[in-house]
Amino acid sequence: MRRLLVVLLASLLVFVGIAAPIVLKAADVHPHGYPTVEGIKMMGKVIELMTNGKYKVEVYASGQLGDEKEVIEQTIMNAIQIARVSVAPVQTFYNPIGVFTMPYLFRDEDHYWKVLEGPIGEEILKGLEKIGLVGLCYYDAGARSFYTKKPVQKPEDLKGMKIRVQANEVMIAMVNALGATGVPMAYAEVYTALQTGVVDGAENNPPSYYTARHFEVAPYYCLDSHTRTPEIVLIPKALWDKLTPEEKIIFKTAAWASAQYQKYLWKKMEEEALAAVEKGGAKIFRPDITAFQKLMQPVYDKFPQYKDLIQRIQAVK
Ligand code: BDP
Repeated sequence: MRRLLVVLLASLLVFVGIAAPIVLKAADVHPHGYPTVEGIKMMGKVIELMTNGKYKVEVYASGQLGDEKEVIEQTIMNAIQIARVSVAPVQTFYNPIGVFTMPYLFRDEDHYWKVLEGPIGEEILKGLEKIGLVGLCYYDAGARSFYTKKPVQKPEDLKGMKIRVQANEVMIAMVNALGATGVPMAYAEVYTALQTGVVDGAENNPPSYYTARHFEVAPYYCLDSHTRTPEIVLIPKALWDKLTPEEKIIFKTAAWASAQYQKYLWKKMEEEALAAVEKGGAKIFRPDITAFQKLMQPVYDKFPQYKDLIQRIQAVK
């Protein structure tokens, strides 16, 4: 009798639409307040609202659910439902996406967005289905540059240094082409590795350099802007396949809207971050970028699989 009552009550709740929401766990390595985390929160709110509370997005910030490689693995298995990661570590799982980590690939910001939000960007998102993921959109991550414990103002200054990179083959090759050694390591470990001298430097965009407080332990920031590696928002294909056609549109639209918001927050934070690290004692160098660019041919030679894609990217006007 009791059981019957529970079943009846549960079906009634479902009927009137106050069933327990389906929780979607979202992962990000950045802290609350960081543009990507706020972007995901916005996307979550739009999804909740538009599905009348059927879905609820819980955001786990600051790497609570693991480093990006683990988060990607868990998302493929549907143990995490929303992954906001850099495209760099996705390369190990889906090689073509690594093209976006090639040094000095994009002419400028306008070119970057035209490629990402045009047919090539769409094709890469679609390709992720092969590994069990659906790519919803890209987020801005600006340009990455080196920061070190000893000043670096030209490529020769990097010689012999150990530089932390993301788990990505192109990044290792890029650092090696400059005469340093690329050491892949999880983001959460970089501060201590810099502090204890396990590495002599790392590379990232200003908001990461600032919020992870790496400027405290590697105070020389050389703005060579070697890569414009975008961020990406991924969900499991297993989840996507269960969505109704209407929900698919809601998820896509929510992601698109959140990308517009994230880009706005990004611009603001990029400027604030540079000012903040300078105030915090970091020294910013604006080097001759062509000196770095000139040394990148070996990286292009090392990844012939990207040749066609690169040509198509360069042809985007
Ligand atoms: C930041 C990206 C983050 C990466 C991190 C890294 O936003 O997704 O994990 O770089 O270097 O810029 O690992």
